[in-house]
Amino acid sequence: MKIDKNILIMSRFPKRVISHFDETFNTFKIYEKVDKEKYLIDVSEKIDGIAVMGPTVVSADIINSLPKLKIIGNFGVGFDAIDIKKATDANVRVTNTPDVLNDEVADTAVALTLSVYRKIIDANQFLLNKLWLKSEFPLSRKFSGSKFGILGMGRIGKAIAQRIEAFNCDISYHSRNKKDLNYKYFPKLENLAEHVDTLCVITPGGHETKHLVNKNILKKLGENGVIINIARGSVIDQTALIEALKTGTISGAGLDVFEDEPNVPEDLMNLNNVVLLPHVGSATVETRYQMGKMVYDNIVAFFKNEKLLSPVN
Ligand code: 8YV
Repeated sequence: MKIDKNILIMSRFPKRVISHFDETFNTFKIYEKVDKEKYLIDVSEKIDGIAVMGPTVVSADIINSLPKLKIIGNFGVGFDAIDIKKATDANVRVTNTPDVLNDEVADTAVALTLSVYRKIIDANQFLLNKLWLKSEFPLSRKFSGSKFGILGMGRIGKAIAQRIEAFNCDISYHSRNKKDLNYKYFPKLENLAEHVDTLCVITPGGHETKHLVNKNILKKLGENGVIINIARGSVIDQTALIEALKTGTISGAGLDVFEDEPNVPEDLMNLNNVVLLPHVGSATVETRYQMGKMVYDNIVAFFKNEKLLSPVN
């Protein structure tokens, strides 16, 4: 199938997905170019659609500079790097990739949680450094049976809860609205933080949730509290978090996301009560292909005048 439309591919998608785009559309691969600004100016008059992956930003200026633009396919469930208001005003449709990554992100949340509680990374390092020959690895903390709180009970939040049930945890959550679920609902985040041992953040990023987890929430979580962030760095006040980890206001953190990716403060890296991952929540061959294929399928559907699989606006 060939569709005579020009697609600007802004990020390095999985190879198989790039092949799908190449087979169907005329593709413009800005991610390969050294002088991206010049390239964008050169091709701007032609571009009908964009395929993009966070953290690449699609600003109002970029949308304004592409007069023929009709659709932006976002690789990821979170679309906070795209100016949705501007896109909507300019009659540009935006799509995302929900559901196909639920398992992967939920699995990563569990892995991070266990890594923090059971000090899996440190224990591995201890062995590799041959320290086992001299002493026993210090005891860690039990996770099973603890109180687990989820901030954001959407599709991924539910997938996390489902897994955490297997650990016999007392599960509770905070989200804007109470859901029809058998978990305890806290209308106020601070009450959830006060109640739980672990606070797992899986709420969308963007202005509305910026620094939802602040100094006060960290204080409520308390000295035995663990924070897990698998959502967006912007949801947590990172400076307050580093301070809370340094001073023992909370016990530990497992973070897959940061405020200014890929930059991670040295202060955070130097702490011994954190496990830090380079935003790999959805990063498996299988899931990243499914996500990319969904971007492709949405863009194909748009140009065939079919219903979009997962519209955002
Ligand atoms: C993406 C994500 O892979 O889905 C999201 O919102 O953050 C990740 O799963 C990421 O945006 C790609 O860089």
